[in-house]
Amino acid sequence: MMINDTSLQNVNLTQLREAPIHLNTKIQPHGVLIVLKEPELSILQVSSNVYTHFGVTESDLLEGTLFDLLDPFQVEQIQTGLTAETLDYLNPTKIWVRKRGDDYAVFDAVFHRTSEGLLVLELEPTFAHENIPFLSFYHLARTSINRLESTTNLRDFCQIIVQEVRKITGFDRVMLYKFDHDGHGSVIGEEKLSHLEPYLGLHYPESDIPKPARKLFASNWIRLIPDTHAEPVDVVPAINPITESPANLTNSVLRGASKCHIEYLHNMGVGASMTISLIKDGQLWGLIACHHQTPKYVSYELRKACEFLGRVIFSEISAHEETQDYDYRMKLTNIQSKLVEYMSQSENFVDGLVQHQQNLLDLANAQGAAVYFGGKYTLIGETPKEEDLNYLVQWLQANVNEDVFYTNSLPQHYPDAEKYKNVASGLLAIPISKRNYVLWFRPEVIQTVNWGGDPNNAFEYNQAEGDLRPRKSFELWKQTVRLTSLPWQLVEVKAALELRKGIVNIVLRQADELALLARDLELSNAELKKFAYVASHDLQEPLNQVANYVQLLEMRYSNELDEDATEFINYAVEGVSLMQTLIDDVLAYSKVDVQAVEFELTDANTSLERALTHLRQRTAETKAIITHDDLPTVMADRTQLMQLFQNLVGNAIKFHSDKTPKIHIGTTRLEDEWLFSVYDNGIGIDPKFSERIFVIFQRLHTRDEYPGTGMGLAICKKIIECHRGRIWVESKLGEGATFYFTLPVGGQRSERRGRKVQNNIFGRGQ
Ligand code: BLA
Repeated sequence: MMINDTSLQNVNLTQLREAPIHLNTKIQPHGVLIVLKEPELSILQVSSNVYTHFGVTESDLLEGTLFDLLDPFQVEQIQTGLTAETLDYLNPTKIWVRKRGDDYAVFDAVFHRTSEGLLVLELEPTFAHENIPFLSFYHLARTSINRLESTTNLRDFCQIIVQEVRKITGFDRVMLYKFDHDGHGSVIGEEKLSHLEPYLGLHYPESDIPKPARKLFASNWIRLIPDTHAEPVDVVPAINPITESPANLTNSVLRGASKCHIEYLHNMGVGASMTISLIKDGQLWGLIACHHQTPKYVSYELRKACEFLGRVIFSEISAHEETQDYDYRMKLTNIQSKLVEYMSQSENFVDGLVQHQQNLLDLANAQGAAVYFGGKYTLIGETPKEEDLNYLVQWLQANVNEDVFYTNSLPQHYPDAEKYKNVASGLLAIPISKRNYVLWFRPEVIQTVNWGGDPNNAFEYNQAEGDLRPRKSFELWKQTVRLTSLPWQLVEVKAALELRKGIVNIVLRQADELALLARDLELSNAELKKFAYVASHDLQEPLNQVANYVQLLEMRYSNELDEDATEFINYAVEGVSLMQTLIDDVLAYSKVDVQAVEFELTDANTSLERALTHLRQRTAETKAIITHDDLPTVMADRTQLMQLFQNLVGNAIKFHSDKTPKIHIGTTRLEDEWLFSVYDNGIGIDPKFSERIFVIFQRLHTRDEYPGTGMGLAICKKIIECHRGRIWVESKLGEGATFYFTLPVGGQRSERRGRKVQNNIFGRGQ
């Protein structure tokens, strides 16, 4: 649209484009409009052309009633008709108006009531030769429908419709106009006089039929402008005395066309036009648009017949479209149920979506797809790079709240997408939760669109009058459309939405299962704790009793016992003390519990020093040389960290070789964790046992060789697991050993504890 004067930028074009057209106070002059008040049928307003049609003046009629215009028997007939539930039986009514003397004029009369409760009567002169009985229309329609039934493709369908309508009405040009999803439209069928320039295949911008006009066409199914050059006439008085506002002409058949549209028709060389609405699912699907170069009157009956034809024929188109949709929908439903099946069979639903022959791509007929789940991408086909997807996902998170987002021109919404237009000019996205997405991509398809006139200058602002003027030229204007993919079909979008439901169900089910598992674990942890408690208190007591009595036996009867008996008593005492240690260790093990971990900033040097203090005696006995790096401060439970060092260094001392024990505690910073190592030059461990040593009560040596319960490393492992780290050993028999463990940088934050399992699923890795 061209606006040359920059000071006019502020003019609200949208408001001008969308001006209410039903409040037009003028009507087309080929008929007469009368606004009546029921029940007395007093005349409140009339169109100012009454003299031309009836030979009486406006003032002759105003303040009178319909009885002043028509013979009483006609008015009585009308009054009866007005009491019926619907006015359909009354419309149209033939009415004879007596012009001076015995001269009568015949009119087709139609009535409707406005939303304010007024009755509007519209009269159009009857043309006897166009008086076609309804039945013959039925036959006309029948023939058309028979032709349609043998046709399978939409193009031929449309062609038949325009041919049939043209045959019945005799317009110079009849077109089938279909709206796009964005309000633009195109001519998909045309039948015309051969010398007229064709409009078939041309696109027209949304502004040619602005929103209020489209809205009106959705309720009024037929619209006739028999003479585009006729001067419209006023309705007088302009203000209705009852409503105190201009007459509401929303449903009037005579309503004057907007000035802009009349000029549009003139620029197209149109002398008369008729439009029939095609409605599907309550939406304006398209129009049958008829043009005549010269004025052309079409009787109410013929119009009605055309409307009827439009409805019947169109229901055929809808059915046809639906069958086509149906086949495709069935195919997609099939794919979708397969995917859901695969997903529920796989441990990880993402594998189910991508690892089979029939996969995500088929569901939306896409060339690429990505599943973003738990912070990870799984890609199939042609997709943007992961780093680009990261930004795209962030953009979606910030801008899309709906269950589905789709566009066939992503760069229009998100300009950064231009750089990967070759794979993702089209995007269909479904959020699985706030942070997880399934995305489908389609590449750019460069298309040429033929417009009827330059759509960028579809109209211009007329400064003098403060209104809009349509373009003058409708000449072919070719547009190369870039950064656009083939559009997503509604069935594909629906299939994606269905899949979303499937995924959400599966994820929720897995979350439920995990929650159950977690509860079971919690229960068994609680059991273990209970056992530990029982062990420490209840078992300890009888054990002490055994120890005490055995010792008492030894003291009191030492003289009477032989050597063997003393030895047996010693064994019993040893057994009891071993059992006490075991109980203590089990207790220590059971106390290491993620719920009980007290995370705090802990200087690992301090924890190590404390551990070494506890090991002082053994260090001195073995003359062990213990060194360490400067250790970092970590987020950890300081008692547990101390215990960990104590167990590892203690082991290093315990399993020394003939050489002087040398032990070194080292640390290295990895990407997002600290790696600790505890090196020793001791007897080493056969690599085949490197897993077993961490298992509770597993020992590689007899108790005689090395004392202890075999719980130390199991406790270490549990401590590390509670800190979300890893622990392992690298060693060869006879060549010393290095135990490694990791702790996350920043630690396992304490607020994560006790988080709901479901959150963890959705939020993993974020
Ligand atoms: C109405 N515009 C229409 C109608 C059609 C078109 C079919 C309805 C039918 C009618 O009342 O005649 C457009 N006609 C077309 C197109 C083709 C065609 C696209 O034959 C293609 C071959 N129109 C403008 C601008 C404005 C505008 C700039 O171009 C206003 C800002 C308005 N068009 C406009 C209005 C109507 C209309 C207000 C409703 C007319 C009325 O019923 O009052």
